[in-house]
Order: sequence, then structure tokens, then C-alpha cells
Amino acid sequence: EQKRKEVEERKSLYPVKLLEKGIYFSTLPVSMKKYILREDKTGIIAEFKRKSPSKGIINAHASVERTSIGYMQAGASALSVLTDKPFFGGSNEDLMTARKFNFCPIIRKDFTIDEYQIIEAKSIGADAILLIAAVLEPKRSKELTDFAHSFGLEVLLEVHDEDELKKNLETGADLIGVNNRNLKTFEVSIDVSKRLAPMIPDSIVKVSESGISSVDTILELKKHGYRGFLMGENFMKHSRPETAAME
Ligand code: IGP
Repeated sequence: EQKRKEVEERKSLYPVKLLEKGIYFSTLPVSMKKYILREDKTGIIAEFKRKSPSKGIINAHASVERTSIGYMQAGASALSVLTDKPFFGGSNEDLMTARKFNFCPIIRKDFTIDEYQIIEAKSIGADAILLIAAVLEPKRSKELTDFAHSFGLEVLLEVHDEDELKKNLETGADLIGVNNRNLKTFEVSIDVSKRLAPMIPDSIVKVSESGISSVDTILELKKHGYRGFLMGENFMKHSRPETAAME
């Protein structure tokens, strides 16, 4: 897999010892779970995403600094920053910039397959990481979750169907994200979130991901127990994403 090659390459360039000197290694993490549950916030996890495999270029010129600050001013509960370059045009620098200007929880959005990436996430200042059930065995998800927790990072586990959800209920994830987008066909349907909601225990914070573009949809998802709403394109497709978030 492409990600494996990329991670191995970075591992040799930046050994763990070097990362541990990362300026953010000693900062206290902020709990995304707690921020999402706060009643004075919207529950929206606003995402910075330049491009995607399903949409191509969404916004090539937005500033991560201005966008991330604007998202928070608009009432977002947390930030999601893509760090994957090949598919999403992101970078570790993007997350470090967002960190520099915001005290809120930040989730590092990438395809996490190795412990090394978790240490990296911590060193660049993330508070949470993403694990995708479709690319990990449940046993591996649990190992990576435990490892992330040992660094004080929270885990958002992403699922897309009943099978993935059932197999991963015991991995210890802090939040479960139901992706409304099918990663193979790119088809998006909010019904996926509605269908899976009853299977998620109350102790885990429910997040609905992708294809959300209206307040009505958020209210509808709230009725099904969702507290977090991961939104990217709806904001990023505007030349000034932060102004879209204000609306
Ligand atoms: C945001 P949207 O449709 O609002 O832009 O979706 C987010 O859910 C999406 O970017 C996403 C993602 C992912 C990106 C969901 N899961 C996994 C990269 C990797």
C-alpha cells in the first residue's frame, strides 16, 4: 500500500527521538469528546481540505490560518485538518499552523496504519486521531487505540456499515464516526448514519461524517442521537471557507 511506503520513508527521515522534541509534545491535549458534548457549541467539526479523490480540487488557495480561526469564531466545536498529501493535498505543516492559532481540539485526518503516525500526530499538536475500520483489522484498531490513549490522544473510529461497526465496538474508541460517503463508490447518503445510530452504545459519542450541508440535516441527525457533525466541502468550496461557516 502507498501509505505504508510513505510512512516508512518518513520514519527513516525523522526518527521518533527527533519527533519527541516536537514543540507540541509537552502541551496538554484538549478533549474533542468533551468539546463536542458542550451545549454552548454546535457540535460541528469543521474540516480543512484542499482536494479529495471524490471531488478533485475543492479549494487550492484557502489559508489554513484564516480558515481555522474563522471556523472557531463561527462556533465550530473542533477542527479537522487533513495531513495526507497524495489524496487530499494536506500536510503536517497545515496542522501545526492550525495548532498555533487555535486552542480547540484538532483531529489529525490521515490514514493511520502505524504507531509512528500516532507519535507524529502528537508531536505536531493534534488532540485526536482518525482510525478507519475499512483499512484496519479490529485487533489492529484496538492496538492503535491503546497506543493513542497512552499519549493522551482521543480516537475517532470511522465506520460505514453494520459489519465494520459490530467488529469494532470493543476497540475502545472515544468517538464513532459514521461516514455517509461510501469510500469505494463515493455515493453519499445520510441514511447510513440513521441506520447505524441504534447500534452505537450511549457511552460512545456519535459523529456523522460527510455530505452534510444544511441545518435541517443536523437537526435530523440530532434526533438520531448524533452530537458531532463532520463538515468539509460545504465550507471549503467557498473561496473564503470561514465566511461560509459564519452563515
Ligand atoms: C468531510 P464533506 O463531505 O463534508 O467534505 O466530508 C469528511 O467527512 C471527509 O472529508 C472524510 C474523510 C474521511 C477524509 C470522512 N472520512 C477519511 C479523509 C479520510
